[in-house]
Amino acid sequence: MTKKSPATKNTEATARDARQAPINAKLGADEKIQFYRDMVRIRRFEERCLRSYQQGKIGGFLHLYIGQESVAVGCCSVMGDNDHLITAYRDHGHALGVGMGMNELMAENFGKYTGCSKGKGGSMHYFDPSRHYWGGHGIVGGQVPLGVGLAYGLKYKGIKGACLTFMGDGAVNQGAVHESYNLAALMDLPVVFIIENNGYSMGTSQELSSAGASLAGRAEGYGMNWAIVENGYDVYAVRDQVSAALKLAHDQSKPSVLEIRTYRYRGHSVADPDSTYRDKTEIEEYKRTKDPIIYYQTALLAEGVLTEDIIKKIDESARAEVETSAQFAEHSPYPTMEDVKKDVYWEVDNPQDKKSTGCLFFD
Ligand SMILES: Cc1ncc(C[n+]2csc(CCOP(=O)(O)OP(=O)(O)O)c2C)c(N)n1
Ligand SMILES: [Mg+2]
Repeated sequence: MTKKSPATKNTEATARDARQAPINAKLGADEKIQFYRDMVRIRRFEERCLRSYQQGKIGGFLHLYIGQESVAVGCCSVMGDNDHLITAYRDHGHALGVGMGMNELMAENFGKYTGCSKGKGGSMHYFDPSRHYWGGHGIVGGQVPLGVGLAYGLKYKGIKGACLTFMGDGAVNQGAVHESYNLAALMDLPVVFIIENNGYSMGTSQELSSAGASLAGRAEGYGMNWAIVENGYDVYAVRDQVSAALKLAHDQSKPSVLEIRTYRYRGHSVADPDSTYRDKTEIEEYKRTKDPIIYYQTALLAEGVLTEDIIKKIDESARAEVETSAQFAEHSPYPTMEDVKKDVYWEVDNPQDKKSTGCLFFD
């Protein structure tokens, strides 16, 4: 699926058993089960979103994260109090990962006022600054300079935090991404660029869209540290590498690029076909051998942390939670015409303080 990466400084790290890495070795059973629960919640949420879309309850685009759960859960689980996160439009997993509630997310998908963006953003534009979650962005690569800005803000204010800045494998060729790399390296900004390499950018495979031997290796040109997480389906491996990158950002204010290999099961968005550009057997093979939830479930059963009974209870509770969120969304009101105009331009919300003389869309 992906080109062979060159021998790099990361090979040693990816080869070692991530479960033994210090960040994972210290985990208690409850925390391990929590990561499992978090992944199951994302999967069930996504499945329910698909159903609601098919029922005509959700309009616009819907980009499902099914198959990539270990990435969001692994990354969010190592974030500290001063860390921030920004991502693209495939943003549901990260939102649940930082602790946003299913009700406000499902309601947002339904375009309802009780949604996290008051029904005006939809699936691609989740936001919750109180959880340091800065979206949810639809312009491919557009969030990357914003992530650098967040990191700059942290450094400027003397806060020991970092910004996890996510992008897809298709975004790496955007000019703004390279401008961001340059600035982050030049100014030693605490940012971790995370490439979620799910193998495809819409219907184009990663091999067909990117030149060079390695996506993350492009960091070399900017003198940045980088690594590849080959087994992005393993939540332990994700935690291991992301925590190392965060440490570099926290302790030395150094940026880095992490490429996490993963896979998406569904079409680019639910309106797109799943498999006209890839063989169905490729999807089935990944599901069979590398499904993040099954992989982790098997590991935790072997560790004696999970039992069949706990697995069943977690699944039932996740299903009930998503069902409640769909009912909540269904029974919530739409924004009014007045609501629609709010929170768009500061000047519109604060006419008494308006200083600019330009013409606004709503004028
Ligand atoms: C600047 C820009 N160009 C093109 C598009 C259309 N577009 C939307 S998603 C996408 C593919 C991006 O793929 P990737 O970065 O791999 O993310 P993934 O969908 O796999 O999560 C494209 C080309 C866009 N939204 N913005
Ligand atoms: Mg992709």
